[in-house]
Amino acid sequence: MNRRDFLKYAAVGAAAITIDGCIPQSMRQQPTHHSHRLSTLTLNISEALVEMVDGTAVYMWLFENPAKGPRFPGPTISAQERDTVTLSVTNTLDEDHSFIIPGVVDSGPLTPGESKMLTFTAPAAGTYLYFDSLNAPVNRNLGLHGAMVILPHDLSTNPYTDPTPAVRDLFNDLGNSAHFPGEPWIPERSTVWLFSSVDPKFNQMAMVGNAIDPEKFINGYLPRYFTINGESGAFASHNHKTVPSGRIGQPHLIRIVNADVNVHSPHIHGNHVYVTAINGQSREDAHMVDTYSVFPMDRVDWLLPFMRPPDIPGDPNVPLRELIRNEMGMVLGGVPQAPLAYPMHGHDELSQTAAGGNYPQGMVTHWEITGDLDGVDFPSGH
Ligand SMILES: [Cu+2]
Repeated sequence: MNRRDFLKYAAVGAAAITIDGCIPQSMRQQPTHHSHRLSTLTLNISEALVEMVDGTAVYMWLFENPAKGPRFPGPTISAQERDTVTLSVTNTLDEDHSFIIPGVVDSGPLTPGESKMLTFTAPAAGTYLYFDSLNAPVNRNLGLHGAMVILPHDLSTNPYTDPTPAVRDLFNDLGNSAHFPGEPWIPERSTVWLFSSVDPKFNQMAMVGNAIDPEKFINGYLPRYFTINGESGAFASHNHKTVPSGRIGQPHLIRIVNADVNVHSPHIHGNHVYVTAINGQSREDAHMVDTYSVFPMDRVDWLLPFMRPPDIPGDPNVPLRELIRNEMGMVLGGVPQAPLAYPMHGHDELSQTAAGGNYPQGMVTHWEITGDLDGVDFPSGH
């Protein structure tokens, strides 16, 4: 009997996915001034059936933290710059695979059953993509990818090691200027949006052990599912790991990682965002946008300022729960009308659908405002 008959179900879909899971011990301690800390992580290159938004089970190759089971995408690796990270990677599958973070670490091919210990120094603070670079882009697309988040050494109110003056000034102004009343950015106010897509016919080929030619893959790729952090549509919109949530004046950093083979143009409503870094480089001009093209393998950081949405008319000194009582201050039949939610969806229309038609069941989520600058939450209670 083929070992692939014993597949596990990965935790996605109705069972909320968690994308943390590989947090080194050092991250749970208070910041220190030691320049080197040791963290050991374990990742298996594994397989699972993953439930899509329409209930279809799709075979995927996945990075797995053995303590938590397989995840689509792989667990987010978190560390602080200059940490020494030791990674034990084991290929449990039947063909060669690899683990790479470009410019940081590269396992080279791991043969079936092979394990390697990889040690690297955490690079400059920013957002990274790890993946299997073999048979590109097939192995990456079939699920072997995840995000890595590196925080600065001093856990300051700026997420970058050596930001450009524009980005440094922007973060310094948060909570310290009339334009950005409220609070500075803190590392806890960060969200990863990892984009991917699935064409199940190739996953089916992998499940039965057929080799997939990259050229045939690229020419024949017809995505049926688009995902954020492994989930589509309502699932992504109800996952508090994916939905930035907070009061006005509590800015969030959104770390967009495009593991997909398609370009995506995420579009956000309610607030414009500042593009603060692209592929680890902080921007010379942190300009505001409401949509931005993110190319395959790119990592684009957005600062979502959590300003009072400019489309709300009325006296800016009146709290929103008084100004728009039907949305913010009212409980109808036991159902609070808050929080105030704004969508984020792709501006490439194909990505709004799942399995060829349903809108909006593809790459879509939202962000939500739970309270005002005065520190009082609206009566939503969550
Ligand atoms: Cu839009």
